[in-house]
Amino acid sequence: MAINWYPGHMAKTKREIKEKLDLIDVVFEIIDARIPYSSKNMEIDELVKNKPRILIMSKVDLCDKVITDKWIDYYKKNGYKVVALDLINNPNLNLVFNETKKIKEELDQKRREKGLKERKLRALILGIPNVGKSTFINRLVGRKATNVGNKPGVTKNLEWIRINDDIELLDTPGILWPKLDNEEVALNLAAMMAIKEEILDNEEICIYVIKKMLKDYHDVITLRYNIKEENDIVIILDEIGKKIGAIRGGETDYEKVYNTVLKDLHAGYLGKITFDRDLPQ
Ligand SMILES: Nc1nc2c(ncn2[C@@H]2O[C@H](COP(=O)(O)OP(=O)(O)O)[C@@H](O)[C@H]2O)c(=O)[nH]1
Ligand SMILES: [Mg+2]
Repeated sequence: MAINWYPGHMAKTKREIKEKLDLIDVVFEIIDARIPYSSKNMEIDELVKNKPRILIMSKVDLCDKVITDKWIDYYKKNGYKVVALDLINNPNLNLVFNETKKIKEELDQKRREKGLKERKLRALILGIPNVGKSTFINRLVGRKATNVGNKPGVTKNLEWIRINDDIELLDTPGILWPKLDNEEVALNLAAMMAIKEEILDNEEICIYVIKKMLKDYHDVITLRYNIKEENDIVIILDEIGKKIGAIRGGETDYEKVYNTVLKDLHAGYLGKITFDRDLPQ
């Protein structure tokens, strides 16, 4: 499997994130609720160390809540503060602010003990591509927020945005590298568009999605595309082609089948799904 994260690139990304982290009191780590394992970069633990962290699960509107709730429990049991959000239709930011309030109180306490003045929490958003970092920033910032600008000496050239009386946010998120060591994880990431199609092609991703759906969400996919066949993937692709009108001159336009299935998946037309199912042992 081709991997686009060369060691040099990864080392540079790590260094940049470490530099940002030095200025930060709290990290919002964003993962995709449909792939709560695959979209989580485990090396973040080593980067963030003991800094307070809130795990934001985005796209809950698209996930299979029964399965994702197991992951939420799992992460909570492992010491995470978890907030699940639909950033598009119902971004309930109070869930986030309830957590940051507690963290701010602890920070204030520590600062008072040291004879320092209280100050706003400085926050950074971290996550692999396409998990909703920019959307989350936009939600937090809203329209009321004003840019507090550079603070010479403390923050170099970084821009801070005022969120409320408690928090200010670094305006650019830290982009973590996705993990590609495991083929299923890479396919999950590709299915949810967290890694580009240059790494895995549409055919491979689409066939993975169809097989996965037939296994875990059987009736949703068979009903949507009128699939009768259970095993032969070529027959299944032909059936889908027929259903979506992707037959030309008696031949299935497979490229169109791949694109349509993946578009339907992303739009939520294949139902609410979670592709990571088994919790780590
Ligand atoms: N349905 C849904 N889509 C979301 C949610 N959060 C982000 N998105 C979509 O996911 C895509 C990637 O979001 P973006 O903020 O650009 O991700 P980034 O690469 O991490 O900055 C965009 O099309 C967003 O509209 C969510 O909670 N629900
Ligand atoms: Mg972005």
